[in-house]
Amino acid sequence: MIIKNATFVTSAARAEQFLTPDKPVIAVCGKSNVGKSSLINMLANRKNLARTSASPGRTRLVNYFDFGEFLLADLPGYGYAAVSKAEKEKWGVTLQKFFERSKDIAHVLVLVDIRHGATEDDVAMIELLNYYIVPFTVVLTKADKLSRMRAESHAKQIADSIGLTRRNVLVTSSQTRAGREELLQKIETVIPSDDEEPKEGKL
Ligand SMILES: Nc1nc2c(ncn2[C@@H]2O[C@H](COP(=O)(O)OP(=O)(O)O)[C@@H](O)[C@H]2O)c(=O)[nH]1
Ligand SMILES: [Mg+2]
Repeated sequence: MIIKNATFVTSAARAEQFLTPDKPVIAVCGKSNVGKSSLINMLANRKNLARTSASPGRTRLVNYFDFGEFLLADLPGYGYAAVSKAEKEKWGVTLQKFFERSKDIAHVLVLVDIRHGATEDDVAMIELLNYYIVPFTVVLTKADKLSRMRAESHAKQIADSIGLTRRNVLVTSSQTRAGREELLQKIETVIPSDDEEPKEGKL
């Protein structure tokens, strides 16, 4: 799949503002600072489509981007220690409301830092996705921070730790753009096109 001209659509602060999409939605979620915005920029071939930040916890909205064949929803990051309990709960409710509308969501990319592995929050996120029967792929980020060999062994370990096969885990780096093609291929298999059934059914 070739991404021609990805654009920002809108931000939603509350569930009532979530889009009723006219094309498949790919949602991106993960811990604050895991590299969501960077991954979106890499996919879009843009430097600043989604804002990236060295200080975590800034994205508190669901940001929608139009990628042509699909919409991409950048979800609020979770697990940022410095926010209040009340605010954390608010985010939890926002995420939950988002996934309640699971029929609107084609696929979720759950981003996990390849160095640190899945956190408790990631596991909770995956449980939520399983509960609402939303298909997902785990996307490991920042692979450039490890040697190729260590990256591969981390990928196996992380997949194992959350009960997935290595095949369901992609290794990426927004810095080196490693894994971009594999990720786009994956997206292509999960979005139904106009004239054919989805290539990969929900198992
Ligand atoms: N080395 C490296 N740094 C990255 C990568 N992706 C993101 N970062 C850095 O990690 C920090 C957080 O990234 P950001 O995309 O804003 O994370 P978000 O909070 O999940 O949206 C920024 O300082 C990025 O430059 C990557 O693939 N490699
Ligand atoms: Mg971000």
